[in-house]
Amino acid sequence: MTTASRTALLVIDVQNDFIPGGSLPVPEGDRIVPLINQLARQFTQVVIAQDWHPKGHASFASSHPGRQPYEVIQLPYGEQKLWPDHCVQDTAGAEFHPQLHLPHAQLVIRKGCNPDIDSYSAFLEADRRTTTGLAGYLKERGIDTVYMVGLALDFCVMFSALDARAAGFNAFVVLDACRAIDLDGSLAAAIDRMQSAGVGLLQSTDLL
Ligand code: VGL
Ligand code: ZN
Repeated sequence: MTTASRTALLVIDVQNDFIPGGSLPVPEGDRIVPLINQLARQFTQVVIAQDWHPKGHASFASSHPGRQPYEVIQLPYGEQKLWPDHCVQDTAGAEFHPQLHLPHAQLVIRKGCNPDIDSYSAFLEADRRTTTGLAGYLKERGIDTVYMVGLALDFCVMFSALDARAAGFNAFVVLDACRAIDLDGSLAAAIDRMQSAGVGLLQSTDLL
């Protein structure tokens, strides 16, 4: 099956820091890479999201003296979970997994670049106001349906899927082409939130 031109695959944050051995490892994050490469061949339109933080980013525990990774603090836009330093612009940890092979991808959308605002979603930053421009890009290209794969299922994939729905796209997440961080039940909560929002949850066998 080759999916129609009104659909796009969005490959989220398959970067070295999210792979075992990286600074914010997602368990089995490397296991999905061959499957993503295979799935991508079904799509003529592929967009890649890349977490791309400046040094000293507000989401890093190291930017808040006395705070530890995975604590939650209050920032002007609301609650922010603190992370180990990760995906710092122009570092090896921010590069894509070396086996990720998406030669026909048309756009790399970098997010989390604002030093004061996190952005799990590839569409909207954590202040819920600043857009990345991705919805406009997809709409101008006539795309109405987005399939999502990548890392982490319970953070960046979930928020991207919810925002895709909020922006009016049909949204599907290919579960076996994702992996979760799963902190304090965040995976089960993410599945619930996506289902409630009308995000379709699929397996890769539904597409291949
Ligand atoms: C992500 C935590 C912090 C993700 C990005 O890609 O899911 N998670 N930054
Ligand atoms: Zn990040």
